[in-house]
Amino acid sequence: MSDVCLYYGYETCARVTMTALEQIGVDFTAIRIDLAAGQQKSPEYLQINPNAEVPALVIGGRTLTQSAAILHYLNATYPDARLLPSENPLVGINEPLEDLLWCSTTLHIYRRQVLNPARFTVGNLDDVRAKGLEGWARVLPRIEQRLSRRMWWYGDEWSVIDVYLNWAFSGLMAERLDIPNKPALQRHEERLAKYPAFARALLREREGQSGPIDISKVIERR
Ligand SMILES: N[C@@H](CCC(=O)N[C@@H](CS)C(=O)NCC(=O)O)C(=O)O
Repeated sequence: MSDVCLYYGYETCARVTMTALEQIGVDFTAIRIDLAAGQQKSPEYLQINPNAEVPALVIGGRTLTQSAAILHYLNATYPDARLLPSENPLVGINEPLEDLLWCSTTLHIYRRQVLNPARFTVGNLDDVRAKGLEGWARVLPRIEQRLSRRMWWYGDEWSVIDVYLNWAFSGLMAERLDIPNKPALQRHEERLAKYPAFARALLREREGQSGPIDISKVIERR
């Protein structure tokens, strides 16, 4: 096992971290957590991430969780990989961090409200779904409009925000939001599919197998 280890789940937001690692080019082990079987709640995995979620990244002897924090760390540690823009005159100094947090705390929640409303209520699931769709209706036109004028979220420069956005719209969410009929988002997806780090990450995500969790390198969290 390499010293960098990503715990991920199939078709989850961990895809963004997987793509970031591919873009960096660091050697890493990817361990698939079987969410459908509840492996994220196993005692072994809870030692890695007590929040019972993926992604979790073991790197430099530490375990990092929370996608936005992981991506922020990777961007700062491997600046040459250009995961986020730093010298783009179109982009304000705080914008990439704002966008990361927007993806993880806003878009991800809208997605979960629509696809997994039971996580939010013991009451009416349709009410939660409606709230999620209301959120999407607010942000979707802005995203479509911005991507219709640019190649990537930050203009000519690819970033992990492109992957995060694409994931937020992926799978069943795409059907619910009629993404195939949103031309800019469609073109963005086609472009992203050809981006080498993303293509490699998708392949790895699909081919990965879940298995026993090795906690030998896990150090106790604070
Ligand atoms: N705030 C966390 C959320 C992570 C999260 O929700 N991960 C989902 C997959 S996309 C998960 O592991 N869910 C566990 C479950 O469904 O039980 C982050 O941004 O990393």
